Amino acid sequence: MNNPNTAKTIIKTPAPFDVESIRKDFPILNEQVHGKPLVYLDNAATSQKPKQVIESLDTYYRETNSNIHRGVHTLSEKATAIYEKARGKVKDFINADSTKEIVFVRGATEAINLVAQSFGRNTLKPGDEIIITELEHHSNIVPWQILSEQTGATLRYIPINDAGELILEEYEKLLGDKTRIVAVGHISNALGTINPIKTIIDKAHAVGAKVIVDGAQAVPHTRVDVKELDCDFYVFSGHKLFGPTGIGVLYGKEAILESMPPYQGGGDMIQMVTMEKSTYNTLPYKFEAGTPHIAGVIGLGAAIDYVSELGLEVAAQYEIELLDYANEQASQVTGLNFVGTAKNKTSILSFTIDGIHPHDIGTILDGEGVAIRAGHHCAMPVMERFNIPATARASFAFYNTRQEVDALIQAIDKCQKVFN
Ligand code: C6P
Repeated sequence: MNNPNTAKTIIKTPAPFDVESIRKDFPILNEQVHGKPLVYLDNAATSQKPKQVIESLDTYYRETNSNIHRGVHTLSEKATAIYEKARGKVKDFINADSTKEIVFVRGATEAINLVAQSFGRNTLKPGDEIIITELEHHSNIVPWQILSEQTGATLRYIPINDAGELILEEYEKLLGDKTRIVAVGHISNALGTINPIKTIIDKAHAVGAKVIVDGAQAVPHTRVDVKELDCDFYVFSGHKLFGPTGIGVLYGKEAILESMPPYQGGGDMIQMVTMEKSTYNTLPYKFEAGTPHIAGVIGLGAAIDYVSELGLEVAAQYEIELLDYANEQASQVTGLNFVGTAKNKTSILSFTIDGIHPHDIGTILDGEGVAIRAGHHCAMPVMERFNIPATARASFAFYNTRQEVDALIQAIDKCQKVFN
């Protein structure tokens, strides 16, 4: 990774990318919708699963299903071993220092709430400041609003320009000796903007603030190196990374996680419980109360194996070319307005069409077998910034093709005919 701020610079490896053979790994891509071949362009909401992931879940439930960290019997030991092996895969995938820094959670949302409540609630006081951005998903807004109400801290927003890029000069003005936490998305789900997070992290550290990066939209599209970024926390969801739903990751620097109290109490997160008090388990188990999503972790491990073998850099380069093609085709559609035109962006084409509500676009496209998302994308402040209620959003993955982009454009054409 040369410059962590620019995904485009890290994904130059020219290699043949055989999309047709990759598509064979994803059984759902053979489905028909309303009698038409499925064109799945809603990957930012959740991505499809390769058979390697599906089979890992099937095998786990058929052959190894058992609770972990508890049993002395063979199955339990086997399940524990695969579960912990997957933690090692996550550690290597994001280049963390230790498996103690990898906490399994339900998803990016739970990870952010964990940090807000365990780290934020115990360190913030009235007058302290939290900086987030106008680009954030609600998961990276609401937990900080709740925390502000609880602690008396003030929430500040880095504004965005008309292209949907963060205005860094404004960020610098917001930073100061009251800044305690900076929470920023790596890639915007609504617009696809790739934020200069390395710069944001360095500037936050210069004033002594801690930084949490919401990587939900980044891990499927770019190589993440938490050591190089030097972020304090990094979070993501398995289901956007071609893994199962209900599983996600909180990365935190060991010393910071060590200093934080448990988020939830229950089984497995304790060392000893008496009727008077409890002592807590070591990292990362202190933050994993109750029976975890064992199958989910195993499936996430299989997803990481899959993308690692595929080569995320090569896949990301292919996706950028596909987005360029989609932009080119969409720019020829009369009445189509791009929302989010950042110089550094990936995999997302957000748009409106004059005179047609995005929900109607979504419904008519669905009739053509084309799955996109229409709405505010859980990023209402972004919609407010552009003064629109919603956009239509096509979001791409490495298994999408130029033919599918053509199908999208034809479906948009049909939509315009219906409304005219
Ligand atoms: N965005 C989308 O269609 P969960 O739900 O916890 O897996 O992920 C939440 C989340 C957090 N941050 C970003 C940047 C996201 O994009 C998402 C999920 C989906 O854009 C569903 S709303």
